[in-house]
Amino acid sequence: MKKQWWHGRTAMQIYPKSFYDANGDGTGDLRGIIEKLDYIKSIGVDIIWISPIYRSPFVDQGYDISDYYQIDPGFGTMEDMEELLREAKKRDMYILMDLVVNHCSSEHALFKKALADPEGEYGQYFYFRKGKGNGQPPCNWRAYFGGSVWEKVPGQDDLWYLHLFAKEQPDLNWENPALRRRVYDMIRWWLEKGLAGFRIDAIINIKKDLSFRDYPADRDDGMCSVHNMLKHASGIGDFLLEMRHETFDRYNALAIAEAFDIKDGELPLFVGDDGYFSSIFDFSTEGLCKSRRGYFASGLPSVTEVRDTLYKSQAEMGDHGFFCNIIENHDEPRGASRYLPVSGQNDAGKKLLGLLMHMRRGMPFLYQGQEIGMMNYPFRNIDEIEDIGTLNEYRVALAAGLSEDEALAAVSLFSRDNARTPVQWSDDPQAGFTTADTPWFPVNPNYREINVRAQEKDPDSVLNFYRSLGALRKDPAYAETIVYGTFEPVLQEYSDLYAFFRRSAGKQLLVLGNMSEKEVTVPVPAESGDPHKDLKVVLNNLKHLEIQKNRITLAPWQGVILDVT
Ligand code: TEU
Repeated sequence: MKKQWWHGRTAMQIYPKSFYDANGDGTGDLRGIIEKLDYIKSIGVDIIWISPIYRSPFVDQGYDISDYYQIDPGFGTMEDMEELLREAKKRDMYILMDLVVNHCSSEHALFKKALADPEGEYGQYFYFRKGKGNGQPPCNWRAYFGGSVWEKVPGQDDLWYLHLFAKEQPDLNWENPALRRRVYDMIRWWLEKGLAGFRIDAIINIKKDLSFRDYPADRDDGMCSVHNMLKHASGIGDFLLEMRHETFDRYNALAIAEAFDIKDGELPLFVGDDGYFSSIFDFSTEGLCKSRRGYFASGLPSVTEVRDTLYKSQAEMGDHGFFCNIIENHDEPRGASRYLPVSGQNDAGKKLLGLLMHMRRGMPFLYQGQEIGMMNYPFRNIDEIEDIGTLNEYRVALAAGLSEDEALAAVSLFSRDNARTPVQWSDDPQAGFTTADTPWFPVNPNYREINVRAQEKDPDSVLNFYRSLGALRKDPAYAETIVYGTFEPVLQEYSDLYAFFRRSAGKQLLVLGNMSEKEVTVPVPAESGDPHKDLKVVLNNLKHLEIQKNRITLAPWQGVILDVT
């Protein structure tokens, strides 16, 4: 694997609507990001991915783009964006935008032209098909946000357009070379402006099973999940390699894919020196205990299941390429609420999660607020939900026979809105996120205890521990091992315990993490260097560590990095 400019860096996702509101209108904006660049840098983060800021009707929070060449006025202006790029550069920071090109918004000019003349040139930019007759859509695929993937073209008898997500997000027809050229032009236009690259949205979906055939129904609605067609669609590589050559390669850009549903054995095609992308997110634990029937039938995985899944995914990647490692993003509940058992939802547990994420091979990719240990939002009422996906899951839960309270409890656990509440900057009103009386989304009531200002003052805070992790990755004594070292699990027979080596030439680190409320004593693995030499503690999330001869006792939720060279 060739070394790349971004390998030794740390990244953070910003969900701009909820990050920081500089102009007091209740919604986060670009100037808010500019104001907080020094804070972001202080965590050791140098790469920022900003969720969509293009012009959008916001049916899916900006993932429905009506103009790819404009900044949505809610976030500011193109001048603000240019200033952000300049200010980032001054600080040796890099900006990635979100590349949403599986679909656009139904308000996009191209789609409006297509609707006006589906048989004409612009109709070819989308998927229009005749139905089965009798008011039946062309096939029985269910959209990710519920209902059929087909929507009737207004004013037409039996003509439908395809949308794998909401009906306001018509899918773009990648089979049409003219569409692909337009997409590449747009990507280059942004890279010319000084973007360092993109996070690439829902990209697996761009290749369809063009037979548009029915698959067996998997719910009472008679429809089937889109995953069926993804299994049968083949040839996505041609599009992705073309995109890489036409765009990212020319700028040495960082292209990180959101790629669910990669077929077995195909991971090496997606990453690595000749892969379609620079990197992809490791979503291996995201789907654990998630049911295809919906949130209501889903549960939370055990600590050991999560651990074994992450180990497996590390082994699959090997030294072929680099994952982006996450515990949460804007589509997921908060990592501290999901991956920590309730008894571990404290500072030690949150630091441990951060430590384990930073020490896996790959690029640590934080999500805003993770560095202070933000938690899920305590929803009291379905009216508090904004997210189109969660509202659909609520309907699915009710249709399955759950009461309103049960349905709310089920969706609260997984709702994407958990991660979308405003960042908690201080214990001022509205957590210091905005000076407006009402932010676009309520702040989590725990902001009085969990906020940046309080944690800045406390040397033992979660925030300051994240800063130590960020600094360690850049420490010349450890950087090579942490960034490029091998990942080798040990002591796997202990449940609820993380134990792995990171090894590079002449240096080895042992990472231990006790993900349980019980103390645990483990042998120092035989592979650790000279048994007579003192183990050097590089980082510890608690004050002490009990080391006896060849044995280490970890307190509940304790995580340590030891230099065992
Ligand atoms: O998500 C794509 C996607 O496939 C998700 O629906 C994913 O399956 C789900 O979140 C797993 O829990 C991307 C964006 O990240 C999301 O915010 C958008 O709503 C979606 O694309 C449509 O653009």
